[in-house]
Amino acid sequence: MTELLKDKNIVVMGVANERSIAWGITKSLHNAGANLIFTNRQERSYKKLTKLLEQNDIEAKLIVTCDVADDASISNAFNEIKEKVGVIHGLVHAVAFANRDELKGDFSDTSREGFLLAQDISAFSLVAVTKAAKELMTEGGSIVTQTYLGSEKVIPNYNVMGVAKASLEASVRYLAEDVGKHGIRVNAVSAGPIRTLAAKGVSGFNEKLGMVEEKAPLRRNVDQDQVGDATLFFISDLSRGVTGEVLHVDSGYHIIG
Ligand code: N5H
Repeated sequence: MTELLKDKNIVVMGVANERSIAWGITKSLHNAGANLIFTNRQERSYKKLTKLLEQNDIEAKLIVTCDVADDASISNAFNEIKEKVGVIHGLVHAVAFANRDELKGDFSDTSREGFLLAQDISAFSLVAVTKAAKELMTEGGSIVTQTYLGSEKVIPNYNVMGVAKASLEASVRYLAEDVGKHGIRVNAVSAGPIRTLAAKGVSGFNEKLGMVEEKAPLRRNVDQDQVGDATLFFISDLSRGVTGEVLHVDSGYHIIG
C-alpha cells in the first residue's frame, strides 16, 4: 500500500478542516506515498490546512490559492502548479456550495441566482479544473469528485444541491469520454452522510445519519477515511479499467428501496 502512489503528484481541492472529506482523502493518498499539492480559497482554510499538515507530519509539495468561481484564479493556480511541480497524475475535486437557506423548504422556491451558484461551484468547477488539469497530465491521470445520493433520488432538503450533483455526475461521464483519449480517467465517489463543516447547521442532517444506521446493509455510517480509501482506489492504477463511474461508499444504503 505504501508505494501505490510513489512519485505521483496529486492535487487536492477542498480541505476546510479536519472533518473535510478532502482531509480523509489526503491521509489515504499520503499513506500511499503521494506527493500532495493543495488548493484552497480562503486564508482561514489555508491556516487550518498548514496546521493540520504540521500536526500529521505531512509535507505539502505546494499550496496554491484557487477560487473555482473565477477562471483567472483557476488558470493562475494550474500555471503555478505547472511551473513549480510540472506533471501531475491526479486531481481530487471535493468542492461544493449552495446557499444554506435553499437547502430546506420547497425546491420550487429556489432562486435563479441560487440555482446558478450551486451549479457553478459544485458542477461547472469540475469541468473547468479538468480542462486546466489535463494540460498537466501528460503521463495520463485520474480525476475524482465527490457526490451524494440526492442526485439520483429526491432526498428532503437536498434540493438545489441534488440538481447540481446530477449535473456533476453527468459531467463526470462527458468528461470521461473527452479525456479518455489522453489516458485520463474521471470518476465520482458517492458518500453516505458525513458530519463535515459544509453539513453543519443544515436541516435534517441527523435524521439522515439515523436512517443509514437503521436501513443500510452494513447498519453503520461511513467516515472520511472510508471515502479516502475509495478515492485512493480511483486515483491509483488499481482502477485503471474504470472511468465515468459513480461508486457508492454508503454502507450499501442506495440499494435499499
Ligand atoms: C439531505 C442532506 C441535508 C441537507 C443538505 C445539505 C447540503 C450540503 C452541501 C452544501 C455544499 C453545503 C453548503 O454549501 C453550506 C453553505 O451554505 C454554508 N457553509 C459554509 O459556507 C461552510 C463554512 C463551508 C465549508 O462550506 C462550503 N460548502 O464551502 C444531505 C446530507 C445528508 C449529506 C450532505 C451534507 C451532502 C453534501 O453534499 O455535502
